[in-house]
Amino acid sequence: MTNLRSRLGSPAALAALAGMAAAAVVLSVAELTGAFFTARATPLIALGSTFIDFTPPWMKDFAIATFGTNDKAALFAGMGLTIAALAAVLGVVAYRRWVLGVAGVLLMGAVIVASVVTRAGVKPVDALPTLFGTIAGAVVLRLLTKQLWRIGGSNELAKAPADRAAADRAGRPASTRRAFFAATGITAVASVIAAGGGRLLGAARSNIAQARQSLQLPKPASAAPAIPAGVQSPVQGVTPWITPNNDFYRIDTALSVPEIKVEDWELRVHGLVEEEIRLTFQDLLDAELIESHVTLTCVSNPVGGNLAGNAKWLGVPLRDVLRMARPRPGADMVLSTSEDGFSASTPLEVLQDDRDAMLAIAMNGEPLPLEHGYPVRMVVPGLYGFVSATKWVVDLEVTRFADSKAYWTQRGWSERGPIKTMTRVEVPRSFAKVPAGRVAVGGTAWAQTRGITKVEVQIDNDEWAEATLSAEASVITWRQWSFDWEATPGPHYIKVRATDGTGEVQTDQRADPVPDGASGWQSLMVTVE
Ligand SMILES: Nc1nc2c(c(=O)[nH]1)N[C@H]1C(S)=C(S)[C@@H](COP(=O)(O)O)O[C@H]1N2
Ligand SMILES: [Mo]
Repeated sequence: MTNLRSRLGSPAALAALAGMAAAAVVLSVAELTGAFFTARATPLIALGSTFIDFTPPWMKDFAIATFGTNDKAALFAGMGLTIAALAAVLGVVAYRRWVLGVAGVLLMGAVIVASVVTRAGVKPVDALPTLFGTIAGAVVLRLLTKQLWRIGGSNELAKAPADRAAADRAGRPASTRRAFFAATGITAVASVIAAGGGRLLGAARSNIAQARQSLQLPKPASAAPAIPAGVQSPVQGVTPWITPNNDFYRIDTALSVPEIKVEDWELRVHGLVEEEIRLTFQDLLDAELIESHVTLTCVSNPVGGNLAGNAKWLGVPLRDVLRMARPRPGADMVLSTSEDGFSASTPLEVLQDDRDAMLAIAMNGEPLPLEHGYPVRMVVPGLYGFVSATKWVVDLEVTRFADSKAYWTQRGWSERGPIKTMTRVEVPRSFAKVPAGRVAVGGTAWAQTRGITKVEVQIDNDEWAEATLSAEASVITWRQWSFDWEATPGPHYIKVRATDGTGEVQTDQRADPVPDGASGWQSLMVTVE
C-alpha cells in the first residue's frame, strides 16, 4: 500500500499527470475558441478525420464489423487513450529536460495544425484555436512542472536564474505537493467546463438545427405511389417497413456533421458537359419534385447485418439536372463531392434512366436530418451508398471512370457498387431460446432494381422451403417475409436465401464487404426448448 502510494506520488508519475493536464488544456482551449471557427477545425475532429482518411479498407471493415455505427465513438475513445499516453510521456520528458518537453508540445501542435488546415472547407485562420490551445497548454505545463521541480528538488530550477529564489524556498515538499494536486485538479475541472462550454457555444452560434426545423417543404409534382397493404411482415419484431429517421443507420466519414445554410448551398455541375450549371436551394424548391420510397444499403453491411434502411425521399430527379447540363459523348461517370470532401463515383447512365435517382431534400416528410445530409444529398436506387448516396453534396463532375477515382476507390474499394441480393432473419434472433411448437420466423430481403421474387428457408439439412412474401411496393425497396416453423426441441440451424427478379438465386459464396459488398447465406443457431 505504502509502496503503491509512494509510486503514484513519485516525481515521474506526477510529471505524467502534469502532461495529461496540459493536454486537456490544449484540447479544451481549442474547443472553446473553436466555437468561433469552422467546426471541423478543432484538434480532436481534425486529427480523427485525418486518421479516417488514412484508414485502409481492412481497417474500415474491421471497425464497422466490430463497432457498427458506434465506430466514431470507438475512434474517439482510441484517440483519447493515445493522446493521454503521449501527453504522459511528454510530461515526464518536460520534467527531466524542459527544452525537450516544450519542443514535444510544439511538435504536437504543429501536427494538429497540419491536420486542421488540410481538411476540406477549412481556412488558414482555422488553425488559430489549435495555436491558442498549444500556447495555453505549454504555459500550464511550465507552471505544473515548476511545482514538481520544487517537490523533487530538481536542478532544472537552478538553470533559470529567475527561478533560483523559488528553488531556495523549496523546503516544504508536502505543502508544495498539495499545491500541485490542487493546481492539477483545478486545471482538469476548468478544462471540462471550457470544452463543454465550447460545444454549447458552437451549437448556439450555428443555429442550423433551428433553420432546418423552420424549412417549409414544397409538394411533389409526382407523389410517391401509395404503399400497398401488407408490406409489413406479420411476424412480431420484424423491422418496420419504413425506417424512422431516428433509427436510420448512419455511415460516413464526418466526425463533425457539416453545417450548411440553405442560403449558402450551391451545387456546381461541370466537367464533360455542354453547359456548366449552378443550382441554388431555391432552384430545387422551384423544380418539379418527385417522391419515392428507396431502400439504401451500405457496402459494409455484413451478412445478416442492419446497415440498410428504407425511407420516403423527396427531391429533384438527377436525370433532369443532367439534361440541363448535357453530358458530352465519352463521359461515363458522375463524381459527386460533399462539402466535407467525401466523393462517390456513379455510372452516368444510372443517373439518366428512370429509376428515380435524385438530389433529395427530404426524408420521410421532414427536411433531411443533419446527419443524413442536410440540406441536400444524393439517393440512387440500386447502388451501395459509397458509390452513390453522397450527403451534403455540393459538386457534380461529369467525367470518366478512367479519369478519376472516388474517396473509397482510392482506398481499395471498388469503383462501382451494384447492391447484391441479400436476405436476413430478424425473428428469432441468433442464439435465441424458443419454445417448441409453431415458431414464427420473419425477416427482410432486398435486391434493389431487380426486386425479390422468392425467399427460402432451410432448417438444419431439411429441404429448402418457400417463405411467404409480404407485399412488394417496388423493385427499389426491400421486401419482407414470414415462415411458419414446426420446431422440435434441441439446437437448430436456420438458413435463408433469396431469389431476385431476374430469377437468380442469392449466391452462397461467402465474401467479405471489401471491396464490393458481402455475400453468402445467413445461418443462425437457435435452441428450441
Ligand atoms: N458526405 C458523405 N456522404 C456519404 C458518406 C460519407 O462518408 N460522406 N458515406 C456514404 C455511405 S458509405 C453510405 S452507406 C451512405 C449512408 O447514408 P446514411 O448515413 O444516410 O444512412 O451515405 C453515403 N454518403
Ligand atoms: Mo456505406
